[in-house]
Amino acid sequence: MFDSLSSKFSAALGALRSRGRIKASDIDETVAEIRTALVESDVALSVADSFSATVKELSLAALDQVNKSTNPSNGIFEIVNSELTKVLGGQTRRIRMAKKAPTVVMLVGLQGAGKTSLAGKLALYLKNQGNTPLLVASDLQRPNAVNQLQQVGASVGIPVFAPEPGNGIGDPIKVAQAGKRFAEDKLHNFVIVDTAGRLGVDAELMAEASKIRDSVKPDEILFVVDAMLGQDAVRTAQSFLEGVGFDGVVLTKLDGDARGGAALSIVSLTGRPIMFAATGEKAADFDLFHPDRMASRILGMGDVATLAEQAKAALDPDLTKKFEEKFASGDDFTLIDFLSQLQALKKMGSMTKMLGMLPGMNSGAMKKQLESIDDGELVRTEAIIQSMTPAERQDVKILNGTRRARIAKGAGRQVSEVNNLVDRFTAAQKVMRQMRNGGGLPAGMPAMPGMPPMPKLNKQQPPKKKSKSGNPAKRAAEER
Ligand SMILES: Nc1nc2c(ncn2[C@@H]2O[C@H](COP(=O)(O)OP(=O)(O)O)[C@@H](O)[C@H]2O)c(=O)[nH]1
Ligand SMILES: [Mg+2]
Repeated sequence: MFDSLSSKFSAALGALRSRGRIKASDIDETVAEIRTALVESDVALSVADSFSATVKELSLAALDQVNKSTNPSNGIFEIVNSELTKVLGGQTRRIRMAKKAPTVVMLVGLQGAGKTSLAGKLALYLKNQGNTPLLVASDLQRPNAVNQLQQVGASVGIPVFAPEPGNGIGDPIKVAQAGKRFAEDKLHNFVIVDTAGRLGVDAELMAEASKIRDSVKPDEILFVVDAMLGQDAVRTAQSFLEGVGFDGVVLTKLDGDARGGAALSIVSLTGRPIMFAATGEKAADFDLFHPDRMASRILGMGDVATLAEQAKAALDPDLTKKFEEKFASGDDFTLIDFLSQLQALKKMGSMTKMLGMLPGMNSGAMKKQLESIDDGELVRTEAIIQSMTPAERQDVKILNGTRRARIAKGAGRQVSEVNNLVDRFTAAQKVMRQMRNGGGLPAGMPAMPGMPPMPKLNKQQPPKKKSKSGNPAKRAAEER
């Protein structure tokens, strides 16, 4: 997400890091580079200009102060971080609930923007928070649209209100109204109305969306837009703002190599907040948009907050508790625990995506290393552990050559892979013992709720880099 923007920012700010004292001319240079980075990332010119002007003004004003500290570049970094957060919208904006249920959310946007997928993602998100959403199929443009929403609904276990089949092509406005009434009757507290898009902005599309809007009086109209459209995303947003109006923006396809421009321009140019971000086709590839966390990611400072939240959500609370109790009681960490942790990791989604949230992980060197981690490795590791007997899982020390060969055969893997797993596990076990003995988390390991440090999953361990600094944040900065 925002990879190229992130690397350009890192390059622009990186030069400052090597300076002991920062001069006004250094600021000029850095700001000019930041401006280029923004323009090259498709950020609207007016936004790039005002952003760089503000950063320059604030940095120059803070120069004396900043130069008093041991690491002057940190002060400038903070200014950029704070301005970036502002451009991205400042505060996180959550969905406002209607005073009287149901809260009606209407989705608008071009065809292919990701509205229908988003309807499912949003519904699942709301359901996970204890709500009872209903999806309403008001896209009757394409013959398959209703069907698609029904499939999306089924995949996340959310009911879909749709026109009766065989009724010919229905009236999307009537369907929306009937859907809202249905939700009132059946006490659904959220209604998500999926609407039709077109390939381009046109008057008919705006007129239909406006009629639906007037008939169901949505509490929130969300404009859904493909972030990969770059500058066009902003132009489309402006047309929808005039044609239908909306309360918030949802950026989709942030998993692609979107240059980031849309995210940085859209808030300034429409005056509407980005509320959600979609980062993939799966229902779980979705989250609230947090401007501060996003700024932090763009600046290569990672997004540990999101990582910790995902870890918490993926971990079964019972399991976590059991693990913590066991850990506290002095029992040893076994392969069975290891397996449940791996399964939890798997639930959290792609390793690469997840690890990308750690500070410094977006730098070039780390990136290559991350890409060498293969999500399939988790599946293979699981297979190996499952081929062991309970006694073997309890105590790896009994794993002699014969047992290892049998396990490899059972899992359809090589003996070397079994050996490798045992080695990694033994190392993790050692770390767990050290932690219990008051050592705390080793440097560089993420503190995840109830989770041991992440095992190394790639077979070819990269040559150990000499750690320049014991402090992970500092080290990440050095790697930039
Ligand atoms: N990679 C990726 N694909 C997405 C994302 N959101 C939607 N899509 C895909 O984009 C295509 C269009 O999505 P759809 O929900 O049908 O768009 P709609 O026409 O606005 O309803 C589908 O193939 C989706 O799977 C996303 O965040 N990332
Ligand atoms: Mg659709």
